[in-house]
Amino acid sequence: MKMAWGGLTIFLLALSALSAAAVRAQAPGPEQEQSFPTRIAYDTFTADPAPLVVGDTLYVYVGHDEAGEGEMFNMNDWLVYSTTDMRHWTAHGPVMHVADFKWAKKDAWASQVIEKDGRYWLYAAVEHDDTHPGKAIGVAVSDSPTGPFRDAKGAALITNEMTPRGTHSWEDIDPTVFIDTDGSSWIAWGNRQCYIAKLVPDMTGIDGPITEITPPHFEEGPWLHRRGETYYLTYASLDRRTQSDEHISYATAPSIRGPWTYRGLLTGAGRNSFTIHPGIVEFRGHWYLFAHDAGLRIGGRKGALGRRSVRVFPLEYNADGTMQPIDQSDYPGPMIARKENE
Ligand code: FUB
Repeated sequence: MKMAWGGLTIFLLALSALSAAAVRAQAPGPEQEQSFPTRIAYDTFTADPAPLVVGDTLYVYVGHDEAGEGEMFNMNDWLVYSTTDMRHWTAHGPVMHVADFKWAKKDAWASQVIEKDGRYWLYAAVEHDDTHPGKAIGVAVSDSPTGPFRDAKGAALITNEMTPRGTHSWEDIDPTVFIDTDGSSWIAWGNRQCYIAKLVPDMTGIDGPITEITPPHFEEGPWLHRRGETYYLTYASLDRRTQSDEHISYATAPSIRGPWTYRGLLTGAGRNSFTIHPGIVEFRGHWYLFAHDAGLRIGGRKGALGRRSVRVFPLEYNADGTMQPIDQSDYPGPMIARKENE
């Protein structure tokens, strides 16, 4: 009898381990997150992630945070990391330096790379020189996802004067680029105001009007993607009445031309960070959200506003196409996203 109980106990334990594994496989959550590193780099401060899948490789383009004590941002080049298994990340180093845009003064801020007809197009926010004061967006091109990228236009694609209704000089930042099923290419961007425009087929000009599509609490960092028939506009949001750090919110639409419907929060704030900046991708049948926080310490250098670190989270959708709030339970403090979406 004793033996039988022992055998039954072992059997039940094995069964429960098996079903726990099955649940984990079907419903990725914090357990799955722990099965791969939550950060793409542990020796470099990275920010503003922009994922891109090329064949069986996932590339993530990032800004390079080098701020010293008391400095806000110090960003001079764009880096790229790659993985084929979500576990091992390869650093390919800088793909471009802000000085490669001859008309730019400084500030290698958020970028995104997209592939079109076998070439790779990098769109990035920088500070324009005094001929067009304020932030601007440049476009660069390469034959390889790991660069090097060269200025594709010799001038800014978008300058502050092109959005005259904007309220401040740094509203033209954070480009996200999207190619629709009909082959048309689109760029959205903004800070406080969110804009969208069509790109010309050669990717180096704006085709037609610039339309403002600012969703609720929009702060910056828009990211366009499509899943099935639904278009998603995900962005860093800030409800200034109740929040002191950016969260991630999103809107959906039946077409890239809208209309956009606000869907609420996807995350709470990133650890120790005012900014958060989303990037979303499907890779090998799973969806992922990339975002940054300032929760990484490298040696004696602590995370800060200008020393951020890109993280990755599993992303799940509900049957109606809405995205499930991201589990940030390893973060201190309340899970704001889950609470507000309940
Ligand atoms: O990294 C510089 C700026 O901070 C980005 O352009 C914004 O999205 C915010 O992350």
